[in-house]
Amino acid sequence: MSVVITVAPTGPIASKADNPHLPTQPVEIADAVAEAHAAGAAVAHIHLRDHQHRPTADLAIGRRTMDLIAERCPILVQLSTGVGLDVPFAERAALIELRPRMATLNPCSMSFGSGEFRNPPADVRRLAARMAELGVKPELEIYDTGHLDACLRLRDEGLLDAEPLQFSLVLGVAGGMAATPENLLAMVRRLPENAVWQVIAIGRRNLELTAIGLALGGNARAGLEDTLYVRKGELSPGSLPLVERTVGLAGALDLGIAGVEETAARLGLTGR
Ligand code: KMH
Ligand code: ZN
Repeated sequence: MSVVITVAPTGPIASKADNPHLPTQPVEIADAVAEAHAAGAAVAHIHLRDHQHRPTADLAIGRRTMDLIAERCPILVQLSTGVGLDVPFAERAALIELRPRMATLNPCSMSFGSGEFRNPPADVRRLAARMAELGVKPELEIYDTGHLDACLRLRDEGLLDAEPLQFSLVLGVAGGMAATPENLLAMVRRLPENAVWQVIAIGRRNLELTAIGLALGGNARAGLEDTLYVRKGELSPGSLPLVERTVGLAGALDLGIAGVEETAARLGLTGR
């Protein structure tokens, strides 16, 4: 069995003040992705930042970032439609017009740290339908038990034309489920058969929950979006050490690392 590793070099919240190694500009992001790919990542989960380092859904920045990544390596790009908490949903949704291989689909609104992550049901349904039209595979982000039911309703309505379903179980966001092994296990047991899934473990329990996810047969995500630290009190000098650590965990569990072509086949991505 082999494991798909996704690199998430930059998220919607942290800044260079939190970790000076956080990439924010297209070239920085593309360089971080390329070194993660060389270390074993087959998928890149991408948030964009503007020149002031703020989360943005600017299409030109998105196109440039995707082009720079493609120049460097054949990694599969998964654009975040979560973007950032203050970016309007319509702008976030427009990013899929850039036709990345995959994009995130966040099924429900929720509190998110001290902010609010707005994913109104009608907008989510429209975004899911447009993704199906464009052949952009959704990565379904589940932050709580009801989010899984919301995704299964979308599937039952025919809005997720994307077998196998691809889930991320997100643990550790304040406002979503806590990062505990019990919560992870409960969610894994409820996933539909044949689902492809990974753990996204935010914050302090990143390493532990990522390891449990791998041991349970899931894929893994690594990078500064999920934790800024390699260990307590020690900032990670980029996403590479976190990707390498995840590759090491997989190796210790006697799991291979899936390359780009194998990952595309397992996710049922259409040829481009
Ligand atoms: N940082 C993630 C937990 C997305 O990319 O679509 C939330 C997020 C959503 O960034
Ligand atoms: Zn994200």
